[in-house]
Amino acid sequence: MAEPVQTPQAAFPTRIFSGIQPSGGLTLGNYLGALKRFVEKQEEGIETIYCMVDMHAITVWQDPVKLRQQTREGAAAFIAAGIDPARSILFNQSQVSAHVELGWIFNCIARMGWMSRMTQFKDKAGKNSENVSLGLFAYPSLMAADILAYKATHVPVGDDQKQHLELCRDIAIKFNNDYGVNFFPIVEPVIEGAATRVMSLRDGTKKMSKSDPSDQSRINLTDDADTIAKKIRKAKTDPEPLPETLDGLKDRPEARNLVNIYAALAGHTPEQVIRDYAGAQFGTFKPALADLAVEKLEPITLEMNRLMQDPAEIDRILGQGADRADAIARPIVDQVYDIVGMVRSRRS
Ligand code: AQP
Repeated sequence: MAEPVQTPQAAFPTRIFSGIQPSGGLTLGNYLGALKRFVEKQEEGIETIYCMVDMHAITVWQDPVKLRQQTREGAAAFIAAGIDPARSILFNQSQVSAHVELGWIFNCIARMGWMSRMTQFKDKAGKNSENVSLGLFAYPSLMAADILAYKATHVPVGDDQKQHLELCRDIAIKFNNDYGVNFFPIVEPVIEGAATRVMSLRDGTKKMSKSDPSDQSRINLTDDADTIAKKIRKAKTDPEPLPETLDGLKDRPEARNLVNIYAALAGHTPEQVIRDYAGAQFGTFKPALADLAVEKLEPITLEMNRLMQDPAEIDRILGQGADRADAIARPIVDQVYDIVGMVRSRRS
């Protein structure tokens, strides 16, 4: 094995990559934890590459008709939230084969022990781990390939993805060390802001998730104003009023979650929200939160609905994005084949 090498990060220009699974309709968690920050990164003028990760979605069985619909709907949500397909690259993962090609190579780099420690796998597999797909187990190495096929340096994600990004770093380091190269950057997770982990509206200890069986547990980006208001009104809370300081929310996960959501939607800190609502009952706070959520989400929902009237246009945008993505990823994956020692003799 080759000598370990140091990877000087300055050698890699800043490039952002992130993705969302079309495994259901997008939620407020996906919006605050990911989408909203994808737009902020685009506005900073950094090169941004965003993806509907449909190959990840099928690690759990998906109805093919719904999968296509959800992929288009997710893309519509990106655009409605402010992603400009002319400035960011927006595509769906399965249209760029570099992802799965590099994913296989990373399956041969990642260690079984690393994968076995992934809490998302344990959560999703539950007691059924013998019966889930091999793809679900290997998910993090495909995720590392998604990122490193572009030599992306920064990945905006929700807090739930932190462990997968650490694994992506381990894979990059091991690849560089095993082959004695300085080829892949060591990515930086970008996990910032008030709601990096939005929790279920029914259980403040569980993350809000598009695959939760209870629709009441989440706000979907397709929910109308009435549904949003109703879900927030019915959100689980405790009988106490809001405290005077953030410390007072320590053992109150549901209350803390609503304060965090308010802060993220308003663009304030949770401290500011507590200052404004100290001593308020939920009978006052929940309607204020519902109004704010509707004010911020309704324009996105309306625009998504408008874009979904023309699925061919969404497909065109995804196809064009895939061409641009492929132009970056293809040469990188070709170089990886050279590095690992594959014979490359085809002319085309
Ligand atoms: N509750 C959340 N709070 C903050 N961020 C979240 N994200 C997801 N849920 C929350 C962020 O959204 C991005 C895309 O996530 P994903 O769709 O790839 O997969 P996930 O994290 O597994 O999301 P879900 O909604 O729970 O999907 P299912 O139910 O299909 O597994 C990521 O950046 C994630 O951090």
